[in-house]
Amino acid sequence: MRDFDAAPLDAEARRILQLNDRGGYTVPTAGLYPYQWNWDSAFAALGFASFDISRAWAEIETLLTGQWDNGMVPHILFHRTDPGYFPGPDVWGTETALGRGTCSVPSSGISQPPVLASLAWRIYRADPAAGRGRLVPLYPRLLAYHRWIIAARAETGAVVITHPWEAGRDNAPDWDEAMAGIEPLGVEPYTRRDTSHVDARMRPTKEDYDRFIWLVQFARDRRWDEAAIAAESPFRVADPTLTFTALRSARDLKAMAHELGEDEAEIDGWITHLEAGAETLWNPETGAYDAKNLRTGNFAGSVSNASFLSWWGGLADDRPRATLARILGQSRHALPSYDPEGPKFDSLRYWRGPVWAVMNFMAANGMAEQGLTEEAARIRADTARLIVENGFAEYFDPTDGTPAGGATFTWTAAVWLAWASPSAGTGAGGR
Ligand code: 9WN
Repeated sequence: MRDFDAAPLDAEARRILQLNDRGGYTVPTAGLYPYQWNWDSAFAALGFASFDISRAWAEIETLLTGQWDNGMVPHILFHRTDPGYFPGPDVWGTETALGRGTCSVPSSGISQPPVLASLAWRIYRADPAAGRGRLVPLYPRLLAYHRWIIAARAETGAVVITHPWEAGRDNAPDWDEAMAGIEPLGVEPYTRRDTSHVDARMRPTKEDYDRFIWLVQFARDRRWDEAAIAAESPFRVADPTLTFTALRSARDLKAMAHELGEDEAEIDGWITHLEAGAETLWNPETGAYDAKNLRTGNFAGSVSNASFLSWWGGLADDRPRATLARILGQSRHALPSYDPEGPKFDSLRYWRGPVWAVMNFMAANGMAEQGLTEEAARIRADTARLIVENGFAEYFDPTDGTPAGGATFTWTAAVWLAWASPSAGTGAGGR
């Protein structure tokens, strides 16, 4: 990238964030995803922070208007109904959800990887003077979000998902065993909208969608009662994405507590609990952190991009290095979302192969912090090259860089501005 003029792509990335701005919140991309998504918004805020710090805080504030009284931050907020996306608010039926309380923003009933506190902390550090007045009222809400995660989802220390959409890695091979255990009887007739926007080869299958909707109906029938879902659902999988992002966020919440003069003891307990849980996800057979089906005790046997978030989670653990070296050695474009030598690799199908810029951002930043400088530099260079050559796509084929999924994508633009662009500073994005 030496002598590369980043200015035109920086301008294009800013234009994408503005294009997808719906006033206080940002959609991931027009058409395919017309609502506010949880972790997409946290990354949107990081992107905005590179040129409009006040707008960055507004993104986070709007996301937290959807927080339920029990602390849960939903994965989608349906601010304005749009028939272009399925499933919409009518399918989720969260109006009478038990944990919702007084929150009036229509939403889904599940959450997503909790990157919000970590990215809010980065945005704060980029400009503490501008951020203090914004962070102080948000801090108790961020704390409540994590209190909910620990209480509702961390019975083994590792954080579980109750639906593949919660991991943000919807059709990853990590859930194949648990998904196969679901017989999707009684699914109400539905029409998918995603495949009218994007090539079906790049999306989950019909078998996946039947089970996605079956799980929504299952939880809706129980009024989104976490205790009932924990006791009865066939799908309960401990996930490295949630575990490592929660661990990272807990560390960043502790730093916030220190900065704001708040008590750190409760957060210290979370960190200890999550660290013990992370260890239960170490799979010696694959030499990587793995998903674990809590209904069977089985590992998925999946080496994914989430496997390499342990450094982002703050773990000084060298065990995954050999597997990381193997994956980097065989990938033209890192990091693939699934092992290219694995039996389920599919270079275009979403989370079963393609490269995702946000995962690269977290993985590489964690590696850099833990001294894996060469690996971090390689992943950053690959991310930058993919965007330069193929645009701000939702994801990329790791074999040849083909752009896939939606275009003009918010979080790809955000990761460019905050980190991958040669012009990215050490401010909110860091290196
Ligand atoms: C379901 C918005 C979201 C991302 C997820 C990604 C995809 C949704 C979908 O898009 O999921 O939540 O309909 O496919 O898998 O990570 O947050 O960009």
